[in-house]
Amino acid sequence: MRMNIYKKIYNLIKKYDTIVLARHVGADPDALGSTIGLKEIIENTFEHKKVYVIGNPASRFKYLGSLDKLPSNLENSLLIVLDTPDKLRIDGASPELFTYSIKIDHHPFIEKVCDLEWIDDEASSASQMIIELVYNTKLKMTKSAAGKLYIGLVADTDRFLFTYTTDKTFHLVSRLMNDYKLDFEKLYTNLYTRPFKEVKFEGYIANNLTVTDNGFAYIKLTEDILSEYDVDAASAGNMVNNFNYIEGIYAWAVFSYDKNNNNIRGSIRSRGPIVNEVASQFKGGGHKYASGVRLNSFDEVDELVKALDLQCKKYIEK
Ligand SMILES: [Mn+2]
Repeated sequence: MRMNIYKKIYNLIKKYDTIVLARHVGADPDALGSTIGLKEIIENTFEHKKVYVIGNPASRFKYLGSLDKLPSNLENSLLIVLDTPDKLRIDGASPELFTYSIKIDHHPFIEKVCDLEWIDDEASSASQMIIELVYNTKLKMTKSAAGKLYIGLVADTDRFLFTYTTDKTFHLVSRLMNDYKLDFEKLYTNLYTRPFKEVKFEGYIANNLTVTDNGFAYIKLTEDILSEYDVDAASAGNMVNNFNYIEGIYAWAVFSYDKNNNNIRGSIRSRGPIVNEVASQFKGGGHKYASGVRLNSFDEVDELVKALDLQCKKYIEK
């Protein structure tokens, strides 16, 4: 029988003394929780391993832990890429620089990036996959890591709301709760406390959404608006999750100007029409009902809006 994936990954972690953990650009709680959690687990399981979590930090998620610099000596090293489907979106590492590489991801497959790949596109989150990995190997969880993985899972499922919240999700979370007595109140305070200005900004979005006849809603956020409310493109994009379950709206998107990259960040959500196929025509990607794109101009945004509106139309007609 072929060796199971858990055992393979465990043996590779055991084999290498220098291990670098990477994730996608634009850090989010799942990307950070899964990498920082796994670092703590590896350090708790094996003495004398050097484990680094790399990537650009995000100040709003600093409660999940600090990040490391890529070590200069990558001789005999293992890279584990989490929560990232393609090479382009890995934040700060190139698999070919390492002796061996592993990918652990829950996004739909885009390309082979690493020597060994464990892809489960029906897993709710990369954090869930790490919980699963730990329960199927001799890796040793810590209470701190359990909290971080829980945060990652809760964030990616929007509190068990999204499609890939399965019986496996609840089973693993149940075990985690039982084994590590998670302090939910504290964890949620970190995850959900937000500046009042963001709540006001959410009000602005609600008041200014454009809704098409086919049930597609969107907003274009220019630099002026973002600076008026003092929010950045990333937190503006994350607001997209707050507009689910609105009568007559089947898909919706937030397009915000990203000063740092001089382009437009689009976050698309849906509760019916499949949006990642449309997003990929604009070089974006993601899940069926939750996708993202980067666009060069608001003219391009208009093109994408047309395409998404059409997708809603097709959906209603079906
Ligand atoms: Mn994820």
